[in-house]
Amino acid sequence: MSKPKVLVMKKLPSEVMSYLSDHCEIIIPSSNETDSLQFSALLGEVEGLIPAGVRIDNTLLESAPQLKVVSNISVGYDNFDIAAMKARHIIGTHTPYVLDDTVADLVFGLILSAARRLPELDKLVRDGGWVSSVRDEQLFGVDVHHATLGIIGMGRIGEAIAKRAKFGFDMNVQYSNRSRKADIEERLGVQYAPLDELLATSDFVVLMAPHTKETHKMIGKAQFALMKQTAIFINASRGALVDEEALIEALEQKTIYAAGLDVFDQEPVDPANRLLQLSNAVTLPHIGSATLKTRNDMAMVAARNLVLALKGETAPNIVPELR
Ligand code: 8YV
Repeated sequence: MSKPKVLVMKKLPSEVMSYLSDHCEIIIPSSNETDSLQFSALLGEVEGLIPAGVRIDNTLLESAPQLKVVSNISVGYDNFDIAAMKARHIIGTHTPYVLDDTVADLVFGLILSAARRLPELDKLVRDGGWVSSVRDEQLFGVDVHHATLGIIGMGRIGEAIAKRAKFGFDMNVQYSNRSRKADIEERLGVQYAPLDELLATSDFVVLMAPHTKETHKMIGKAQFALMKQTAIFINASRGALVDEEALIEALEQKTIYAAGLDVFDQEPVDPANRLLQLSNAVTLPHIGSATLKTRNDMAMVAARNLVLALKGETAPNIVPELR
């Protein structure tokens, strides 16, 4: 029996490629094909797709009449046009669980970097600015331990952040979420707070929600205005949840203390973005899940999802809206 053709738009680890090639015929587009007619022609041949940087909408699906499965190597699936995929019975999968701890670790990296001003101090040392001991109060930071952390979005990653905060840093943790999570409240001793109250009372505000119609630009001028002047804002979910102009204003006018950002409105971030001029913004290139192990695990989970779905079996990680 011939193997199903799959289009793989990401570079994958060799063991994942080898697993995939046992079950599928792999097509890899050359980089200049991805927005061209040739790309549409390739899409026309395949039953499976591991996408990168493309939206799975009607336009793409029209070029892909044989497509059955789209397997994201990410937990987020805001690149899925759910209605378009549903209408064509396309199976869509993602990679939850395997990245939770890695992303939660990075959130603490951002918290510590922004609070203790690690990038600024690293730069000072490299620039020869460490003349005697650092006594300049201008460079002192704020404490993380015992502070109040507000987590917006208490999913799996939110919970992993809450654990670190409670047991590693002895923080007071509150969260807001679509629904209350009584089990997590009980297990971790965290409190539910309505969003406005969370924003007004947290020392650290961590955004960890998926990008949906409801969460689009959920943090804007009004929300930054509620935050404490000493608040540190962290976003490692999606840039589109935040009104970036309002964030820049809050940082420039110092109505909040600092921000730690792994995600932006536009990625890669435009070098002219004013955020990059601000010493109170820590900026990372969307590397929340990027350890070798976790990225390998995510790729293998995505490959398994793809293969199982193409075999007509139930893939373990079909996104909830398409189950
Ligand atoms: C991905 C992410 O690795 O999983 C997600 O939703 O944002 C990251 O972990 C990133 O999208 C690159 O694929």
